[in-house]
Amino acid sequence: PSRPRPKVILIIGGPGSGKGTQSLKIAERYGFQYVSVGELLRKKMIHNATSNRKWSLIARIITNGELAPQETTITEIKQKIMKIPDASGIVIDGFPRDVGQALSFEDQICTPDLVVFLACSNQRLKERLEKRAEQQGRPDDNPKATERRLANFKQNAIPLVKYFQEKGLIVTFDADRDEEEVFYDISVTVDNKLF
Ligand code: UP5
Ligand code: MG
Repeated sequence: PSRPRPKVILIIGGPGSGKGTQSLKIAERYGFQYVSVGELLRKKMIHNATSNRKWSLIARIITNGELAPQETTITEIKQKIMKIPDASGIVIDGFPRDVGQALSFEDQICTPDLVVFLACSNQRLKERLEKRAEQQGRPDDNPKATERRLANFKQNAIPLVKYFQEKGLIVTFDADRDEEEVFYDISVTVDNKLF
């Protein structure tokens, strides 16, 4: 018999809401594969920015805290997912960023099984990003890019969340709390909805 398609969980939330943190916990607990879309794009841009015009432009976009072009992003995700041999599940961190991307993902890849929304106050987002910026040097962890990332998130979040709500696919979590508390609630939801 043919194998069932992997379960797909999308993790969305503002910059610093804990998408990376919680995605890795889910991947570990359930033995799912982890795909960070931001990391995918950052790696590609670092490799190609000097030799390729398209990627040098994308590098500038990302470093300024704006969104990379939708088609490039979807293509990268598709290629990455195709390289994963036979996963029982895939956690996609930081995607989609807007309704257009959500539609395109469904059209070209699949309908997700669950969308996790990490709802976090602006104050907390800023605190966490500032703290992380001191520890590791991500190209977009500078004050100006952080403002753009927050602004883009604010602009797109409500329609995006509404879109998945209407499809009954999204669960919202209070992500202001400790990592472990947030993860406990997520794992209860994953247990109930996916197994
Ligand atoms: N931390 C986490 N959870 C905590 C908790 N509960 N309590 C206390 N501390 C907590 O967490 C951030 C920091 O907070 C960490 O130090 C962590 O220890 C702590 P993290 O898990 O890193 O949060 P995350 O939501 O992953 O924050 P990140 O900065 O990665 O979010 P962004 O959305 O900004 O980054 P992403 O990599 O997804 O995207 C970056 C850029 O890529 C975008 O701006 C865009 O330019 C581009 N992009 C696209 O163009 N298209 C896409 O589809 C995706 C990305
Ligand atoms: Mg992240």
